[in-house]
Parts: sequence; structure tokens; C-alpha cells
Amino acid sequence: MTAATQAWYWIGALGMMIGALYFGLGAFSARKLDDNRAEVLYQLTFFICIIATVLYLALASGFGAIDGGEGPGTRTVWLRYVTWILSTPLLIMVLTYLGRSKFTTITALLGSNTLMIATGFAATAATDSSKYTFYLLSCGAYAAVVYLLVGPFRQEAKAAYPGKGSAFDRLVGAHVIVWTLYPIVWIMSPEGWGLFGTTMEASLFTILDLLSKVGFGLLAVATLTQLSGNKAINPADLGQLKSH
Ligand code: RET
Repeated sequence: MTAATQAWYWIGALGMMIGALYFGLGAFSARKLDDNRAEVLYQLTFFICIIATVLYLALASGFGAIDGGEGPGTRTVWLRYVTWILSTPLLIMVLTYLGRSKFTTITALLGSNTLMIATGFAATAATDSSKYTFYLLSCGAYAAVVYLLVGPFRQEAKAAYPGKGSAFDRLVGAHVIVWTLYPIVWIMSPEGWGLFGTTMEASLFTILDLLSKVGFGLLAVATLTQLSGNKAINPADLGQLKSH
């Protein structure tokens, strides 16, 4: 591991720690205010960040990677797959909780996501050309994740929050843009074609992880405030008012 790669891992650990602290405090204050929905989101984002903090500390300490040099397909940062398999389902919980998704949408998302990380790990671990078969399988599973978010997830969220659907367009948009960059970085990195080196790979994945965990967590909390803050007048409530 180069000193620059290690520096990026420290940046990751620090960023995740700040995120964990912020979301952890948020969970406490939401509990005090008896704001159950906010507490759920803060709890999930807290755990996402605290898990990542510990794993970035492990990476910075030199654990979790098998370094075969700079050539294409020679480096395996297997600990990343441990962090991803733990954090991505929690991120999906954040989204589907916010969007009041159907259970079948949640299970399909969780299943496709796990398949994506499992085949992605096989792609990283493989040293012959089967690497690219696994990579394509992983991309297929990711396409299912995108389909479920853009289709059923958005539809259900918009039905649950009439007139406020644009908040979910923004949320899904941010999510899809950041997640799509992962396979692009992977194929260009030493895990794939080796178009750039391990330091660049470490920096790009660290930035993407900070965006998808801390950045997305902040966006999710802001979306909840927007959805519950400026409440639209509920016709049913009006009926009740009249009858008083
Ligand atoms: C891999 C390589 C194989 C093809 C695909 C990939 C996608 C990975 C993704 C990871 C997202 C991780 C996140 C972590 C944040 O905590 C495994 C790189 C499709 C989308 C969001």
C-alpha cells in the first residue's frame, strides 16, 4: 500500500466518523422529540457510517487487501466487499422506509443488491477471464436494482406522498448517478483493465463511499423534513374540522 493510498483510507475513516457522529446525535435528538420516522433514518445512517469507519480504519492499518502489484486484475481489496454487503442493504432500507415501499419491492431490491455484490466479489477474486463474466453478471443485477428504483419504488413513493413525488425523483437520481460510478471505477482500476493505479482507485472509491453514505444520508434526512414539514392539507382532516 502506498502512503497516498493509506492517506485516502484515513480520509475515509475521518469522514465516516464525522458522519457517524452527526447521524448518531440526530438519532438522540429525534428520540427526545419523539419523531419516530426521523429516528429510524438517523439510526440507519449512523450504523452505515460507523461500520464504514471501522472498516476504513482496518484498511488504513493495512488489512483487507491482497496486493499483487500494479498489473491488471492483480489487486483484491476484499474488505470493501464486506463493507458493501453490510452497508448497501442498510441504504436500501433508508430509501424504502422513506418511500413507504411494498415489502415485495424491498425484498426484490435487497436480493438483486446482494447478488450484485456477491458476483462483484467473484469478479474481483477471479484471476482469469471469468472475471469479466462475473462482472457482467454483477452489472445485470445492478440493472435490476436501477429498474426497481426508477420503476416500482418511485411509483409507490409517489402514491404514498401525493403531490410531492419530485422529492423522490431527486433521491433516485442522486442514488443512480453515484452507484453507477462504482462499476465504471472498478473496470478502469487494477481490479479490471488497470487503466489507472491503486492510489487513484483508493481515492475514487473513498469519494464515492463518502457520497453514497454521508452525502446520501444527509439528502435522505432533508427529504424527510421536506415531506413531513410542509404538510399538504389533507381533505379528510378538513372534513373533521367542519364537523366540529
Ligand atoms: C462492482 C463491480 C462489478 C459490477 C458492479 C459493481 C457495483 C458496485 C456498486 C457498489 C455500491 C456500493 C455502495 C457502497 C456504499 O456504502 C461490485 C463494483 C455493478 C454499485 C453504494
